[in-house]
Amino acid sequence: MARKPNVVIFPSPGMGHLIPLVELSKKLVLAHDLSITLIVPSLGPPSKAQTQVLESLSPGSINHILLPPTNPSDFPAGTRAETLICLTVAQAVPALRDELKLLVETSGKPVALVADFFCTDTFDVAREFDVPSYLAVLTNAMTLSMLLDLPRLDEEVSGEYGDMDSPIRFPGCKVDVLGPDLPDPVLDRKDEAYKWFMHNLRRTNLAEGFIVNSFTELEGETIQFLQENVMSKNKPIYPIGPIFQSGSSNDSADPSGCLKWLDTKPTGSVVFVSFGSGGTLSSEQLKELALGLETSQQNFLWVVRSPNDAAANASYFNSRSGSNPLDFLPEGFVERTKGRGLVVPSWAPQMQVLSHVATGGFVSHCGWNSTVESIVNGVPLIAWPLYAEQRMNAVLLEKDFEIALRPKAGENGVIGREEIARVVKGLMEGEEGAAVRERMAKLKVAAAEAVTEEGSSTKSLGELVSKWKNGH
Ligand code: UPG
Repeated sequence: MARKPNVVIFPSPGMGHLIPLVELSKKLVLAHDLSITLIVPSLGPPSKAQTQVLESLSPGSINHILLPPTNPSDFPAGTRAETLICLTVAQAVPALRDELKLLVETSGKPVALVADFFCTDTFDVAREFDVPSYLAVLTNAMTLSMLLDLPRLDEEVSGEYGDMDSPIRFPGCKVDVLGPDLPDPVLDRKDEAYKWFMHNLRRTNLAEGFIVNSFTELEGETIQFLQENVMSKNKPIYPIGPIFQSGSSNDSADPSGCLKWLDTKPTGSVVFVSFGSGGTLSSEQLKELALGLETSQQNFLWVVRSPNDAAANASYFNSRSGSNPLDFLPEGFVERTKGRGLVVPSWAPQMQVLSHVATGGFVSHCGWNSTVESIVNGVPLIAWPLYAEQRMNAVLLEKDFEIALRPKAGENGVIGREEIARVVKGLMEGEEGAAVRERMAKLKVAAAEAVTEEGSSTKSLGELVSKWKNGH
């Protein structure tokens, strides 16, 4: 029997990168009869959620290799998460080389290597084996446009981007962003993280094409503009989204009983509050959010993490910190909101929560996977960006797609309880909520259409795969 063409997929550390690349792998296996080798570097010991995702894969079609984890404490204290990610990837390069060598010797040359933005060091290794590389942009076309425009800004702007007076309109985009909205690693040009960012950016040139987790009906104009005016013709952009977590239906994925609790609530009555795989708030902000939710009088399901100024090892990867997040909530909060609110520590089966009929709104940090999962389920958002490219996403969601409301922070940078209550009530009961809900319902339909047999993203992925299969 002929061997299936193999694609090597290399996600950078972090659930926000692993989940979409695992979902892409499943799609490539099921719809395109490819085999996948997932090579997974890990920053620190793998989390429970990471292990669950990898163990759910059926070996044979998707083989995964979990590389020995790096130890965050081996790196200087205060090293930014993005730098830790890039250092972990750099350390994984020899293991990738060994693996590619083995694959070439035992089962033939892989037809492609797919890696995300933080992993462009892998493109050199792919080159050594004459394997074409593809960059997976796990966010949106606006972020891709920013990435492609950053070398220009780097040359033209002196000083920090956060101090720029005028707003920036990235090529092909419909809305402006402010300097301070740019991704965190870009905001301090003297930090190592910026150097890594630019290092990866320069190396995107080695990719044969870019895969974006977006779709024509959502960002078609931006994608077309980039393709026609910014990219060279032989470097196509493939919008193949929405790629989203398929979720698991077993009880072990829901130890806190979120879904059973949602079963007891009326349709569209619950606001889900979650800040992605690693988002944390300050103690003060956590308290204001609790009191805001209480004041709003709405039903809520909140994934709580220990505050980032209180947990011992608070960081991007802090979902592993040992403290009990519920200990940081205001005195009596859980009792007072019993029946109306459920607080769960650290992790919830997000995709199933969003697809539950009781869920009617989502307070989100605007991580792109969370955004996509909200769109496919038609759940309108409250945009509460924290880090990475999330502030740019929030602008896109509020000003371009018009599917999110956005609370305003006070002068101290904290969003107060009254403001939180106002926006949550507004989303769940107000006219402004009805408007974003209507718009979101339309996007839900468009997202579903993009992945039908004749859909734009299905076609785009088909073109990419046929290129791989035909040896381009
Ligand atoms: N998730 C759960 N349960 C939880 C929390 C998260 O299942 O309790 C899942 C969620 O469904 C999603 C993923 O974890 O699939 C989280 O991804 P995302 O929403 O994108 O957030 P991050 O983990 O913060 O993602 C990182 C960056 C973000 C970026 C994304 C893709 O922080 O800014 O958009 O990667 O590059």
